[in-house]
Amino acid sequence: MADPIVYGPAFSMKLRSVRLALEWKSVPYALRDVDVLGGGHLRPEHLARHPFGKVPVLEHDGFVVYETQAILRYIDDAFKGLSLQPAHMRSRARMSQIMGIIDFYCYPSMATSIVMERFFKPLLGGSADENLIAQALPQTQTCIDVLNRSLEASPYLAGNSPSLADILLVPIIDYFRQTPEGAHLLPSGPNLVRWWERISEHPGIEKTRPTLGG
Ligand SMILES: N[C@@H](CCC(=O)N[C@@H](CS)C(=O)NCC(=O)O)C(=O)O
Repeated sequence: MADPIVYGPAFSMKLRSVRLALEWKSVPYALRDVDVLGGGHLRPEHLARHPFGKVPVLEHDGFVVYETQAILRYIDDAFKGLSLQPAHMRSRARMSQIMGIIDFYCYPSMATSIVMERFFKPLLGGSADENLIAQALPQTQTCIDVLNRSLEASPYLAGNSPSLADILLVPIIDYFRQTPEGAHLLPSGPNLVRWWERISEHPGIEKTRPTLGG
C-alpha cells in the first residue's frame, strides 16, 4: 500500500492535526502543499478532492477523504499501532463530544477570531480587528473552562492517554498560547496548561510546528 498523502499548507491548524495523528501512529506520509493564500484550494484539481475548497484532504491508496474529524477517525482505524480512540463507549462518547466542542465553539473563537486576527492578518499586511477579538473573549473563556474541567479527572481530554480530541486541540492551543489573549487567559485553566506541557513533549509537535513569516 502506498503512503497516505496529506494535502494542504503546513500552517493550517486542521492539517496539522492530521499530521499529528499520523506522527502519533508512526505512519509515513507525504505532504502536498496547496497554495491556499494564492487560491490553489479553489483550482479544479483541488476542488475535485474537496468540493468545498478547503484543506486538509487525505488520500490513501485511491481513497480520498475530507473533513478533519473523518480523516482522524480513518487514520486511527486504518493504521495499526497506538489507538487514538478510547475503547470504552462512554470515554469514546466523551472524546466525540469534546471534538464537537473544539470544532464548533473553540475553533471559531480561539482560532478564527483570535489566532487569525493576531497572527495571520498581520502577516498578510492587514491589522487585527480588535472588535472581533473582544467579542470572541467570552466564548474563549468558556472553552478554557470546559476543557480545564475535562482535564480534572484525567491527564488527557478523554482518559489516561492522548486521543483524537487532544490531537484536534493541539494546533489551536499552540498558536493561541502565543497571542496576548492566550497568555492572559490560559493561566485561568491550570489543568489545560499542564496538559499542554505534557502533550507538547511528543516529538511530533515540534516536527509539525509551522514556521510563520519565515
Ligand atoms: N470542516 C472542515 C473545515 C476545514 C477548514 O476550514 N479549513 C481551513 C484551513 S484550517 C481552510 O481550508 N481555509 C481556506 C478557506 O476557507 O478559504 C474540516 O474540519 O476539515
